[in-house]
Amino acid sequence: MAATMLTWFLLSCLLSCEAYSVKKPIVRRDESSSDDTTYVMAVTYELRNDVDRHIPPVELKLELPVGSTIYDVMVEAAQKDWRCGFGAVPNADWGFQIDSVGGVAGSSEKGTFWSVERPAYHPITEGVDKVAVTDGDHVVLRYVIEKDSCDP
Ligand code: B12
Repeated sequence: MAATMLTWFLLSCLLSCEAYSVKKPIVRRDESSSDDTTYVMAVTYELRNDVDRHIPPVELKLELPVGSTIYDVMVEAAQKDWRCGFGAVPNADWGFQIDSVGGVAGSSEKGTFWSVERPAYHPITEGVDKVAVTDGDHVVLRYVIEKDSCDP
């Protein structure tokens, strides 16, 4: 009888532990770094020109420290691939605005701009330096033509 009760007690304990377990983020140690506290995340970065489809897209797989923002992803990409060089204008209210990527500049006359999305077709709702990335994220900068409005 005592043994049966003990078994039930242990079983219910195990089940409740499972119900409250928290899924930890998947991060890998940066083996090349001597800093024990540095963890890296894998992020896919893509440039796409939807105004001139003759320009081929660029896609990079990058590794960045935990806590990086989309701005950090863009800096890393620019260091890895010249086609990812970009221009950013600081804005007192919103942070950085990206005005050109790979030598292609947004133009208010033409109504073109670089839409920042994560993932594709899901525009971010803040500036690139305000949005943190997580492991497995797919960040897309899409050159688009739009009316003079913004509906992130
Ligand atoms: C028009 C507009 C745009 C236009 C600006 C160009 C143009 N030709 O006018 C376009 C379509 C390019 C645009 C883009 C974006 N925008 Co916008 N935009 C607006 C809007 C509707 C009006 C701004 C305006 O004309 N103000 C009047 C003028 C006189 O003031 P201004 O200070 O000179 O305005 C400039 C800045 O606002 C700047 N700007 C516009 N959007 C953004 C976004 C960021 C992050 C920065 C730094 C600057 C900036 O462009 C304006 C013209 O030069 C505001 C909403 C609002 N009501 O304020 C959103 C708004 C500023 N945008 C916003 C966002 C998120 C974006 C995007 C990041 C969306 C995306 N996912 O791609 C992108 C920026 C991407 C990049 N390349 O960095 C958010 C900012 C939120 C925040 N708290 O940070 C706002 C507040 C909309 C919202 N309610 O969420 N935008």
